[in-house]
Amino acid sequence: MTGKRTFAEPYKIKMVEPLKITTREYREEKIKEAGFNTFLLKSEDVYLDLLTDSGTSAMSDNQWAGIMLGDEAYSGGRNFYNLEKAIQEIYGFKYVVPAHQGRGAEHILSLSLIKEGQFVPGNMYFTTTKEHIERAGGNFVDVIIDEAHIPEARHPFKGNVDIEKLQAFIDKAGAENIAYISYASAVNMAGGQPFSMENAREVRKLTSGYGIKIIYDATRAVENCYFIKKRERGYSDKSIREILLEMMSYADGCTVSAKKDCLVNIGGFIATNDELLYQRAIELVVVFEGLHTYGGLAGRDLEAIARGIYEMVDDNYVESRIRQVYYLGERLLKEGVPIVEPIGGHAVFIDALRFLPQMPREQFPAQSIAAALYVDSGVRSMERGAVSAGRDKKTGENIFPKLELVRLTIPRRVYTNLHMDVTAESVIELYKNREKIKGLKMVYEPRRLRFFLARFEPV
Ligand code: PLI
Repeated sequence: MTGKRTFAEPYKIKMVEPLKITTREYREEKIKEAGFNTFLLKSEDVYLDLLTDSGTSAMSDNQWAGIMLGDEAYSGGRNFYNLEKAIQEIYGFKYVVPAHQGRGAEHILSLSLIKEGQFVPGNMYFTTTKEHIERAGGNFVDVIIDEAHIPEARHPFKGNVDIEKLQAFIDKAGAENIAYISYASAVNMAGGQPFSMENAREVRKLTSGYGIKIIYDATRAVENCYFIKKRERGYSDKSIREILLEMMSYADGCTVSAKKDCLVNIGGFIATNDELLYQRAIELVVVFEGLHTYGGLAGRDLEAIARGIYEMVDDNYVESRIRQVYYLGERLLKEGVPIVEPIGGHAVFIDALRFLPQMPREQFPAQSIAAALYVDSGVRSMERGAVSAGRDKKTGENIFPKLELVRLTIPRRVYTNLHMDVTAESVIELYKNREKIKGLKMVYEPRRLRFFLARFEPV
């Protein structure tokens, strides 16, 4: 992956934010106070914050300059039109509905397209996406290829939809009972794994025959495009910008959490060429988010997204972004730490089931590693396993997904490779002393999206 010559960031640092360095005793106290849930730590007690790449990007001087040009009119502010133009040019969709963040867009989209009892097949669930599908009366059905559920399977496009599974499901359920296909780029829960352009074309071909819509979760589409450029024949000479436009041409619309690819701290949107979907969405956005020209955001936020959209398709930026993720992942692989392979676009995912094979699933191995990592070095990671998966709606039992992962998520343009070294050394140290990691039991469990607020104690 990495070439012989060093590829450095195509930007330099203009402003810094100090980080607090703490002692092990201090962190032991803090993780206890946080109920052994890294979501509940105060960020001031975190040294390197790899909880998420969502809303944690460093904005450019150009974006900050745009912040000063916010038009805070209630209706028809100029920044909305700048955002609309950026999305039309870069994503290729005509209609734009802003929302306060990705889940706001998912809420509006789900209510716009799903009828009670309908199905939404997709390439692996995402927490908020599935929640909004179910709240709107729909049922999510996983049609991702089997390799996506196997951490060590080195398929180049583990985010692909399994065309046979999708066909079989359409045959079984009937096309009229399918609301749309939810097709995610750089599939988060699978480890940031891309789909191929070939797969996108096949899904389009299959669904067109039935008149079934395809809605991308294009939250990390740019990172998906990078892997297409590197791994798929015919794309190595194309720019990320060109690849993104082609990718979007196979969908009827998308939802985006702008907090990832778009290099901003808040925001989201629906974009589509479907006039009816647009009409429904703007009727709902005014109920739940705000007027259709601001969608719950300040004008300045819309401007930052518009400018971030042009920056996110800079080939050199994307190259350095993903190389940093690989830098961390390859260091861990070299020391034998089990991680999801291939390494994904936004994060390195530790495979907790191979890291702690002796620990029962009921003791939440990924949650336990995340807590131990924080205590070791002040690095904050996130559980993506049974705690995130929640309970089965019918039986009430814990769902134990095949993937029990700890995500080391790399914010965009924020940390240096020395920070990656600190992280790698801590993970390697933990792995060497893994028998010392204690399991956890859940002592408080919220009814929905429990991973955000659940509390634990060591068993
Ligand atoms: O956090 P939001 O509401 O802006 O976006 C929700 C959301 C939708 N789709 C995908 C693929 C996501 O990854 C996503 C949010 N992800 C978070 C917060 C993360 O830490 O991965």
